[in-house]
Amino acid sequence: MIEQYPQALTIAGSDSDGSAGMQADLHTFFRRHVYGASVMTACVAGNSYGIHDAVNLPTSFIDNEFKALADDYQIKASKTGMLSDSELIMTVVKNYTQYDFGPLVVDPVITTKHGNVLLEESAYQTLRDKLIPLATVITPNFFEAQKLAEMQINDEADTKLAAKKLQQLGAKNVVLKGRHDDNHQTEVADYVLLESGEDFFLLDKYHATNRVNGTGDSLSACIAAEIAKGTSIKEAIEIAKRFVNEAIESEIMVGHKFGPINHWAPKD
Ligand code: PXL
Repeated sequence: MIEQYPQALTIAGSDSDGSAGMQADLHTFFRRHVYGASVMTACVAGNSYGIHDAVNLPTSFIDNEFKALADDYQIKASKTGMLSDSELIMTVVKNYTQYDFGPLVVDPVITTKHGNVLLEESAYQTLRDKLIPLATVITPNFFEAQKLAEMQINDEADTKLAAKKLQQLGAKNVVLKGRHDDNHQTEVADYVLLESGEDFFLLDKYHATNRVNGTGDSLSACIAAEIAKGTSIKEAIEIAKRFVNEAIESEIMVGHKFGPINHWAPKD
């Protein structure tokens, strides 16, 4: 018997140490039993100490990556990661709207956890005007949400307002990830605002660890993987939160400083 797996696509940057970006997405697709295809937008030379260099791929090559997949594969859901600048965002928008690559999860990657910039500030408006309206789900972290919603987030009311603003930009569903940068906090609260208007917080225990590279990439990849399987958006988000939390709970030793989450740990 020939086995069949739903196909999902990551449109993202490659991180040489395998902890984040496209590699984290592909690890996640694999663990969620989804076949992973990839359109590489950029490459970074990174390790657990940080990012040391980055290059964008030529837009004509990115066009050809999309075409190669469109000519042959049946992608059921896609996600975006590092898109670097307005030109790359527009290349992705052009290709994504030209083909059928399923619903889109937008992870609006702006900086790494350790402060390396992965999206030029001049591209924020292009992200707002062109990519966010295509998003079935957008998954900003706290800092990205502040930038994109153009407001400070200090409390629960601000969190809800920022998510509403992102929905008004055209994203159907919003997962606004809570802060997890304070060693004294006991829980992490992600806020979810669904297309229907239903909203809720997803709460999880905070784990004090510096092995959290690839957390946001894996969350958005897991949502895309579940959508590719036909899971509802709400359940896809809940599964993704659980997946990432289990991957953070059980550390692995890779690299000397800020290591990756453990994609082997989550239960099926
Ligand atoms: O985790 C954000 C991220 C996304 N994409 C690439 C990265 C990183 C963080 O290091 O390297 C390519």
